[in-house]
Amino acid sequence: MRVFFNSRHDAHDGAGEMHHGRMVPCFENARRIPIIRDAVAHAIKAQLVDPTDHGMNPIRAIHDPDYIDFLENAWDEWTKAGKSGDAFPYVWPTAGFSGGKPEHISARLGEYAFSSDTPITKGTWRAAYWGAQTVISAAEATWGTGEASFALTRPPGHHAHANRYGGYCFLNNAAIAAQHMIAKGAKKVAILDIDYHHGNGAQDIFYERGDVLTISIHADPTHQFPFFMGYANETGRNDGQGANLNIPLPGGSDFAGWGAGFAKAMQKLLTWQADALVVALGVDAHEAEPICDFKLQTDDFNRIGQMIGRMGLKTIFTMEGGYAHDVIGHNVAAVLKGYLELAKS
Ligand code: OKP
Ligand code: ZN
Repeated sequence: MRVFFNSRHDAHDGAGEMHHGRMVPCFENARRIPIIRDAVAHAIKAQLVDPTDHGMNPIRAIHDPDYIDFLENAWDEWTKAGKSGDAFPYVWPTAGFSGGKPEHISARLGEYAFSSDTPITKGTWRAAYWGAQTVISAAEATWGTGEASFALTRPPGHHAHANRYGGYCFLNNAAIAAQHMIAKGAKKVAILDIDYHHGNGAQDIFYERGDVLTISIHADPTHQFPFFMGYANETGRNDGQGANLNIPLPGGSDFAGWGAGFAKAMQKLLTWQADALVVALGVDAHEAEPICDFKLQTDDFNRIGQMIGRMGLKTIFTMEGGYAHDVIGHNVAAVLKGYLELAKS
């Protein structure tokens, strides 16, 4: 397995986020990455590879031009407006407002953010851009050779829409990887999101397309972020009808419930016959995770990796959530090790 590593990840360095009415240090922080890198290096034979710069086109294939322009310039606009802390929105054009075309950076942040938990910092664009290059490089390698890849990067991507950021995500790395393989000749690609939170970004981006199957196993949005998406009755539209599968699970789920959901996901995947698979690999379903309430164990992550491996698809893993520093390394390594145990048999 090749591990593509975003060494610029730490350019995105939010100081804090609002949590239970107080500012706390960001859960999604730069310390996560070396922990995961070291655990993976210890568990599997893998070479660390620097991403190649494939430029803006693969990013533009997923994200809107005005949104990209906003992300590239938000920090400059923020500091020009005389602000020095991390950039956050505080007002949104919600239903009932007429709109207008406000130019102030605070309005622009609200226009493009769907949640208030995601700071923009000086190097956010740099980190996200190289994160996209990391997963594009992984897609290129796996599509070309068949060998699996892991894109080790942050910030994560699975909550980002074509023109919206939030849930700690800016560019949808899994979607960019899927689209890049289609550009290279894949006819059908599947995205399997095993992060604890719903993969609303890929769902929205591919909702009307029949060539990308999106599946997400996640905490029931009636009680969990992103709340306004991720329900079982969201199944796709037009050409995409039947190509989105949401598997919401009740809070407190352990591997008995989670595994049953995963079995449904695998059944769909196997009948759908994808040319390649992108796994949005969040490990925040583990019992020790701070902002989540599932009860998976490290051994369960090993089983998940094995089940993915047994499907025998060209596979890219891209890093999403996982915030408990004591266990994230072990849990990511368990998935990748499990995958390698059964990928060839
Ligand atoms: C990102 B990923 C409140 C927390 C709000 C929502 C969760 C974002 C999860 N302080 N953040 O899917 O792991
Ligand atoms: Zn998550």
